[in-house]
Amino acid sequence: MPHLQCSEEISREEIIELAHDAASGEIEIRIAPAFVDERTRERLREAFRRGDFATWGYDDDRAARAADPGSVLDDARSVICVAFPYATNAPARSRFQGRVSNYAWSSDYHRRISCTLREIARRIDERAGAPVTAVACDTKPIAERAFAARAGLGWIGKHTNLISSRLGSYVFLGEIVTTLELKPDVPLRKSCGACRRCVDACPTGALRGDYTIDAGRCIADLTQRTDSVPRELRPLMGEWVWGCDLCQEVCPPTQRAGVRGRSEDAAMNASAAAPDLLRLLRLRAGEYRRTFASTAMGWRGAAVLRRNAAIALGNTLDRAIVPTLLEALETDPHPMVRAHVAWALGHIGSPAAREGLQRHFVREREQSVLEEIALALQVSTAPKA
Ligand code: B12
Repeated sequence: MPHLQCSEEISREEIIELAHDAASGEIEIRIAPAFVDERTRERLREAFRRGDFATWGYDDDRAARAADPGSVLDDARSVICVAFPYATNAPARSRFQGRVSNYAWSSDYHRRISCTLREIARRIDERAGAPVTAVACDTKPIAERAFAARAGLGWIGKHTNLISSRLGSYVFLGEIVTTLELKPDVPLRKSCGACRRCVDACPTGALRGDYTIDAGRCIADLTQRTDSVPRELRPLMGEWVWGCDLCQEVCPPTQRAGVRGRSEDAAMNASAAAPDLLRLLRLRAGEYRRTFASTAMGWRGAAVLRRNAAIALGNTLDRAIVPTLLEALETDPHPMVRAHVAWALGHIGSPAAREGLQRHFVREREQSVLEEIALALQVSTAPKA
């Protein structure tokens, strides 16, 4: 059915009230027009030109589609922008437990938020007497932060996330794009001023300090890529196995906002927020599906998590883990995982690790793994600075 423009007027106040009624938890809502100004368009183009999102394989016209809600709904006139807070308390972590970003601790947010957005949209359509909406959350090409900032939901911080004055930056963004012409809100006139805490906290130097990011260096990106993690960045990833919150943990307005997520957003169990790295290193497809299919970690496959566990275990520098890593080097079916396990062993660099690497070298058939073993042996025998 074609989307119609509503003949009867619906006020923004009515939409906001209806949205609050439809949502189960705390939310913030503001309205943006369905276009962005030339300066924002230029920011988007610049980001693509610099190659900030090179690892995402976005095609050339992604910048244009990012600025155009018409890519979500024909004849779009307004974007109803919604922020959903999700910060919950971190469970305690002990030895050999990895770190997962707060956004991935509970069930997959795409589903929960899309469900709420669809319910709001359904009520708007009902009120309008015609289909006038389409929803977006994360997976559509529109630049969600740019529209949320235009709507005045918050400002884009130096960590490049949208910061709400009240809710901080631990908020998911979602949109209801509509053909209704709604009165837009005004953008906030705020910035991070002289604060550089996030920039200084980022171990990989992904944040440039000018409100832009080199996404290919961001730990969140590194944990999600499906190929090899650049060697020089591995030691900087600490124990993160999915996403990273370092830049937001130190963000003053985010700290002030505190824990705002719903109890349903809390970690389903301690292992969701701080998974056992040994178990993760041995994760196979069946257990992966059972444990992660319903979470935001459920789309890159088990081998990516085993690779991340190998890096995290290497970064513990704990020699007690060497036998487990050697077992993975012998038995893991995926060359990418074996290559990162070899790196981890070289990084730990104990005599047992070197001996195991040498032993495996003569059995390994995969060139990429042989190269990693050779490098690991070089690194582990080189005198430590
Ligand atoms: C690709 C992607 C990533 C990539 C790249 C991130 C990045 N900073 O661009 C990676 C994997 C690194 C990533 C990481 C994370 N992501 Co992400 N990600 C996306 C995704 C799917 C697409 C982003 C995109 O198209 N970028 C292309 C650029 C060109 O567009 P843009 O995003 O709007 O950014 C530009 C404009 O906002 C512009 N801009 C426009 N107007 C203005 C005005 C001013 C004054 C300024 C300074 C800038 C500015 O600045 C940017 C260009 O440099 C979005 C969902 C979506 N569809 O938007 C989620 C999204 C941005 N991610 C989100 C989240 C939660 C995260 C993580 C926190 C998850 C985690 N903990 O691991 C981290 C945060 C890391 C970080 N410091 O940014 C949320 C952000 C929520 C928020 N509060 O802002 C989004 C919106 C998903 C959602 N629906 O909630 N993500």
